[in-house]
Amino acid sequence: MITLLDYGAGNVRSVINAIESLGESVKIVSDTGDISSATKLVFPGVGNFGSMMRILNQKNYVDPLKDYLRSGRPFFGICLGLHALFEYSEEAPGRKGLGLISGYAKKFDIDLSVPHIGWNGINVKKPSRIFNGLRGDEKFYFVHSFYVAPKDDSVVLTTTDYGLEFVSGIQKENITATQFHPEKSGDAGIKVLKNFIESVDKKEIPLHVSEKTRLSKRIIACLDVRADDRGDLVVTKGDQYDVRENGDVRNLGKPVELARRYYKESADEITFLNITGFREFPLEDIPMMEVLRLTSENVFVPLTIGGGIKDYTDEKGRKYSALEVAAEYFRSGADKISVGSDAVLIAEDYLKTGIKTGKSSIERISEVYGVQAVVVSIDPRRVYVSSPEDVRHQVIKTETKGPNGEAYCWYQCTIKGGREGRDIDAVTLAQVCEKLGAGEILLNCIDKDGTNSGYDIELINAVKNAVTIPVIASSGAGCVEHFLEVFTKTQAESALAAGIFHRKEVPITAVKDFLKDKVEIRQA
Ligand code: 1PR
Repeated sequence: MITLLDYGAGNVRSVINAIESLGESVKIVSDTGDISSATKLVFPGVGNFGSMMRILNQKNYVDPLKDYLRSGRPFFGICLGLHALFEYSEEAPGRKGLGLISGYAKKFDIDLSVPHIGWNGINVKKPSRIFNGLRGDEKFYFVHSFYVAPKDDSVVLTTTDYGLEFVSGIQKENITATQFHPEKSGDAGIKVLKNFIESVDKKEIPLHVSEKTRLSKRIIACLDVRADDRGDLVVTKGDQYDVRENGDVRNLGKPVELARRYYKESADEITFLNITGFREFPLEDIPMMEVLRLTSENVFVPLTIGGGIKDYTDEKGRKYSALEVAAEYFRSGADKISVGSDAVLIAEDYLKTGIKTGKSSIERISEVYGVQAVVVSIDPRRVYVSSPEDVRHQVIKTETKGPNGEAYCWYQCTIKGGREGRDIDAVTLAQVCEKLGAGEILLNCIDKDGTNSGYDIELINAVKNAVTIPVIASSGAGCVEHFLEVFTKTQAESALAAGIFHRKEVPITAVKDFLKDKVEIRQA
């Protein structure tokens, strides 16, 4: 029996699923007695250091947790569950950590995108039983803006390189904790958890020792989901956002089945977009929650869900906040949520006043769950102009001239699945959302969607160069060369595709085989 400390933030569902997939049962801590009586404790921290410590204090978990950690019984901390062991974190000045390990959590101050999101390697510094059976060159999934800086080097189990060499795992007697998420790291992560659960005495140092680890470019499979005309939830795919063919919604498969297929084919991440979420209330959309729950049972890579994340009032006048909608998605197995239409309206309001209200969905969700849990999905289309002076938007000079020979264009943001164009450009939207607390940009392109003609490199460069958060390039992938093009001509961290994967025209494994030795990628 594994005891799991859940303080109510973020996705602990995947940790439970990962442990249960190993045939072990999980007891979730519901009072202080559960901590005191635990024999093996896992603490998956997600979200924000300040809110984590506030909740641990409110629930009176701090003292029993310290007693447990000092008792010599096995402990495994994940991400914030690692930071919690330290004295404090720059993420929440003035808020004390458990203080069992001297040192603190520091914010990345580097020239690369922050958060550090994606699959990176580990440099192993000492033997541990959690490494049993690992080669040493596996990649693990990281998602964080802060890293721990212990005063005493002897606790360092692993380091990872991202702009600098940071501590990505610690081991001090019975206490093991990792910055990466084993429950989101495919087979390699499951092996780490298995080693912890089995408590074998043998301690290994993996054979492969890397000089320096490198963050991989991620290949993301995207499933646009909606009900078809019979009411069944299907994966669909549009041509420039039109998902109907001869009047019917295109049906390219069942969401859970497809997600499982992509996991087996080594997708680094899976995104579900509830594409009609803007007109329905997602909390009533039980089938979509069920899709997440079932997928997270045996798909151990990050899952993102978008669609309908906004404040909502039902017909009886009851108000639901975007935070509640997001919370339900996280509880069902999502690691990140993606905000589309609401982000545009939020940015428009912000641009009118220049004031952060702290009340928008982006601000509220990132405050509670951390910026890394908030993706902003942008659905822009090109608007050509003859001269940059013609509009007050951020305009680019384009090599693909407009219908009347225009040499410039701006990217107009849309809402409601491309149905309504707004007076704001994609570059400005991305910049405002970063300011408000978005951790990543999912950059679609209506002109390119479903065309198989390659990514809009000009759009991706314009947005990527304007923000410091990671960007997912989306729309237009038609062959393996398009992935190489997007990774060599832009700094995008990830490339997403839908149609070519659903129609089995280009499997994910073929993309990875082609990119191998050209671009840093994860081979499962
Ligand atoms: O506005 O917060 O409710 O979120 C709705 C979400 O649904 C948004 O993220 C929006 O992008 C998405 N969406 C809405 N309508 C459509 C549609 O297609 N009619 N899909 C839609 C967006 C675009 C991509 C697609 C890539 C790759 N899909 O995600 O998967 O373009 O396709 P390709 O590789 O086949 O070219 P809200």
